[in-house]
Amino acid sequence: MFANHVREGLSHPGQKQLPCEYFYDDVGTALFEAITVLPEYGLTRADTRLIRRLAPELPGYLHAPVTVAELGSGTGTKTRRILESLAIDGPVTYYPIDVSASALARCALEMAGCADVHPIEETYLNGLRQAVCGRRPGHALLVLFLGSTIGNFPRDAAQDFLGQVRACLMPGDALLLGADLIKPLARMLLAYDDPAGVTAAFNRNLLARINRELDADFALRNFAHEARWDPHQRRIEMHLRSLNAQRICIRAARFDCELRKDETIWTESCHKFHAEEIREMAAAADFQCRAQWIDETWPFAESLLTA
Ligand code: AVJ
Repeated sequence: MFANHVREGLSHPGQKQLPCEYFYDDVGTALFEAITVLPEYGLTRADTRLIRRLAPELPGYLHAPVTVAELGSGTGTKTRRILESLAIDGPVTYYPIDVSASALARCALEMAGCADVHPIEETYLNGLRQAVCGRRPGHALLVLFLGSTIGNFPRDAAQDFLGQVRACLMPGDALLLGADLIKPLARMLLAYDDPAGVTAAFNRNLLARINRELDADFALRNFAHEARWDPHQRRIEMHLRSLNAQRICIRAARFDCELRKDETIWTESCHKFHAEEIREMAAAADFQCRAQWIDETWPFAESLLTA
C-alpha cells in the first residue's frame, strides 16, 4: 500500500506529491505532538480551549446514552473533557479511530477511566462504519472530527466526506467538527514554518520514513522545507524542495525517482475556512448546524452539526 502510494505520487507527471496520512509513524506522531505546543502553532490550543468551553453544553444537545466515535483520535488528549461531561448522564462508549497504532494504544490507556474504550485501527470511514455496526439501540452517536483535519482534504473531497459521514448517521446523531479559520497571512505562514524547525523536521520525516520502510536513499539535507499560501484555494501547502538535481532509489517500491534542482514534492494541504463556509458545507451535506463556538485568540471554529 505505502509502496504503491509512494510510487504513484513520485511518478506523477507534473507536480510530484506524497499523501499526508503517512506523516504519522511513531517519529512523525511525536514530532506532530511537539508542533502542537509550539508558540507559533495556536491551532491545537484553540481547539482545546473551545472544547473546554463547549463540553458542559454538549449533553444538552444529545439524548443520553451516548456513543462517541472519534475520527483521527491520536492520543485523545482533547477528548477527555467531552467524555467526562457526557459520562455525568450515564456510561459512555468510546470508539477512537486512527491509523497510528501507538497513538491508539496510549489513547486506550488514558481514557480507560472515563469511558468504555474500543480502539479501531482503521481509516476514518471504514472505522466509522465499524463503530456504527456495533451501535446499541437507543444510543445517540456523537462523531468527533477535531483539530481541522478536514482541512487536509481538497474542498470538494471535504464536502463529499461530510456527506459520507452523514450517510452513517441517524436522526438524533451529531458531528462535532473543528476547523481552522482564515487569519492574517504572516500568522498562518509562521504556524507552518516555525523558527525552531519542528515543522521542517515533521515534513522531512516523511522522506526518512520512506528510507526506513521502503529501503530508499533520500538524503534529508538535500531537501528544504517550504510553506506557501495559495489565495485561490485558501490553503497552506507544504512542500519539500530539492536543493540539487538528484536521483533517489526506492528499492522496496522498485522505483527510481529523479528530481530537478528546485523541483518540489507536495506533501500536505491545510485548507482554512470562513465560519459561515462551514455552515454552508454542513447544510449541503444535509446537516443542521446547531451551534458554533469560535476562539477569539486564534480564529478557529467548533461546529455542532446534527443529523
Ligand atoms: C493535523 C492536519 C490539522 O493542518 O495544521 C501541522 C497538520 N501539518 N503542521 C494542520 C500539520 C503541519 C495539521 N492537521
